[in-house]
Amino acid sequence: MKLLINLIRNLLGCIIAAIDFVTRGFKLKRTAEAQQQVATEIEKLSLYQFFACPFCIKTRRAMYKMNLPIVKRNASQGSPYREELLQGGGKIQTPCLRIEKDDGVEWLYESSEIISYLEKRFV
Ligand SMILES: N[C@@H](CCC(=O)N[C@@H](CS)C(=O)NCC(=O)O)C(=O)O
Repeated sequence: MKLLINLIRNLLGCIIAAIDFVTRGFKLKRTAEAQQQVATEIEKLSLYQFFACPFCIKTRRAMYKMNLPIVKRNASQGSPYREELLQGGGKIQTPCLRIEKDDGVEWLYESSEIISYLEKRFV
């Protein structure tokens, strides 16, 4: 039964991901210098996610629109990034943004929090 529910969830997630792909629209345009600055800053960020998770799709969509090609880490079963997420952030919940700071690492959960953080910092 659990397997069937997971299968349906993943199938729905893939459909949402496909709809997102065809409807996501345009990326924010920056000057080459500004985009280079963004590229440097996002080296310290990574998004722990599942491909078919609707909250991850929402977050990836916002990242796409903000033109933030942040590294994505697949945290599904069997991936080493899953253990990293658990050890670093304290729980398996995606999306989670890993933020490297001068004084340590922050693990930011909640899609809305992640999107607000990125909007404040990059838009
Ligand atoms: N309120 C959270 C919900 C996130 C959430 O429920 N994520 C699910 C995946 S869609 C999750 O990580 N579940 C834990 C698991 O599958 O092990 C958000 O907006 O980010």
